[in-house]
Amino acid sequence: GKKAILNKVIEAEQWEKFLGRKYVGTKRFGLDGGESMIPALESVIKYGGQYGVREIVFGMAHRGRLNVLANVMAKPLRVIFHEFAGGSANPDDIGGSGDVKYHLGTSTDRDFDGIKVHMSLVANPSHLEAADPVVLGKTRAIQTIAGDLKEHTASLPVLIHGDAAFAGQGIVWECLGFSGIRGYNTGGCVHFIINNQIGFTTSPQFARSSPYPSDVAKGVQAPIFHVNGDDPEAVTFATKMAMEFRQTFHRDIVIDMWCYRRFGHNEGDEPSFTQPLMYKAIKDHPPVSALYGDRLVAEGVIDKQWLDDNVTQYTNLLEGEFEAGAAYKPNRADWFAGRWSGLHAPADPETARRSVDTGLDRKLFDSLGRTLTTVPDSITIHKTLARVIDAKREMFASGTNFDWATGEALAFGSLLSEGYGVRLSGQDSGRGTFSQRHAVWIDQTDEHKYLPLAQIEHGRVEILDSPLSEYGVLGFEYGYAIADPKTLVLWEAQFGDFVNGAQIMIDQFIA
Ligand SMILES: Cc1ncc(C[n+]2csc(CCOP(=O)(O)OP(=O)(O)O)c2C)c(N)n1
Repeated sequence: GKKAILNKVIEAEQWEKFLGRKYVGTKRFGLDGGESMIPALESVIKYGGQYGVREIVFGMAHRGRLNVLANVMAKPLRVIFHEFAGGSANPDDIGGSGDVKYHLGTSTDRDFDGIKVHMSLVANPSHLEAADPVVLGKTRAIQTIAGDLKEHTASLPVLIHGDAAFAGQGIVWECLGFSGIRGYNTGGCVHFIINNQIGFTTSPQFARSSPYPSDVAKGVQAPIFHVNGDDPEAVTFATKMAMEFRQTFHRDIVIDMWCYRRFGHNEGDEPSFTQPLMYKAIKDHPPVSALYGDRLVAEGVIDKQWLDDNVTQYTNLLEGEFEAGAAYKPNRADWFAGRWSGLHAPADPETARRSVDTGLDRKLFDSLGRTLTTVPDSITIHKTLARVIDAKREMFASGTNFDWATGEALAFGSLLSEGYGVRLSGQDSGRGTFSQRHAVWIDQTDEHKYLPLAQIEHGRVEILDSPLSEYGVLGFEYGYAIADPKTLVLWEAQFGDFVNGAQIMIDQFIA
């Protein structure tokens, strides 16, 4: 209810204040001015849980990230404080990137009204919006493993954006474009824009050609709610509706929360160099907790004492956790649980993976040969393809003159027969840019598709013609791969150096 909403606003606000007091001069990219996002995300989990969501994959940038980790993801506060003081979240044997604290990921479980929701926040580089396709690919993998590809009910991607980044970064459109595509859709992503009406020092009229940062989402007919960040009840109502929409229609939805950024881009940055009038107005503007607190006092829901008590209670909790953070020692993390079980860090990374015998036994070789060269009666193939298949049959009969594509199909087929998945995604990958692959056969009378590799038992295969994107698709496949260690996930650039369109993914996530 209203009290719970106000309480979350208080937590969001006091969290930033506490960090400001304890770590003077340290960058935290505070949520100050956009605190209503915290009760709103809380309602995504709560209502999501009620409508069947059991897992949420979050992606977000710097702004408010520590606040989300603390007050939404329930990352233990002492761990955040420990990291703030320069400590690592992981035990020494795991290592890690030593990345800045407002880029770190985490995962936790939260309970709402007896419903458990697992949540993870993917790590992100500085590159704004680069984590978006990673979140979507990861979610898609979770849905595939769970067999939840029809309704996509149980797992949900949530992306939190800045207004300048959402309007400016092309990857946002690449990701919206996935929303209705076979092989890539995730049953609807909830997009939350912290529209603080500024990007670093640049005002919206210099940063976009439309009044709303969210207009790009019109391209996929996503509903867009513009909502006042000073009214946390309205923002929470918008997220509740968003969850109803998503769980009913399985498509993307956008919440554009209009708010402000109380301080500079980071807390050491002076905003009045560039927006003196705006920052004069912000200085005189009461915080969300005061506006909403006064409203609830006037409505008779709480009294002034309730407000003060809740502030004190949360601040005491922070003090206790701050103390505990100093002595915090990370436990040995179990990185190989769930689908990773049975896998382990290589004992001898240099040599153990070299010179492994990858050959097939004769029986499997013959059986894969039959599968790859048998044209069922149910399909009428192109006559040139028939000649290609005849040539393949000859390769299997003679054991010679194998071409690249047949060798590739054998590799995929043998993995599938061992129960592993294979997912190949790229532009025109089904036929192959050079008509070399023919992994997907098209019926010449009704265009239905036939995948010889899909006839192999035990493993799941997907050979997908991707959207005409490099950055987004590689990010998606990377995200898929991090959630599914038992599928060979491949992305194929079409030709020449088109791969360099995906360079950010390679530099920031893969290399
Ligand atoms: C791809 C990329 N380009 C530039 C930057 C540098 N940069 C960091 S934050 C920022 C402004 C972001 O504005 P907005 O998206 O509105 O988020 P806010 O900080 O206002 O919450 C810029 C330009 C970056 N981090 N990533």
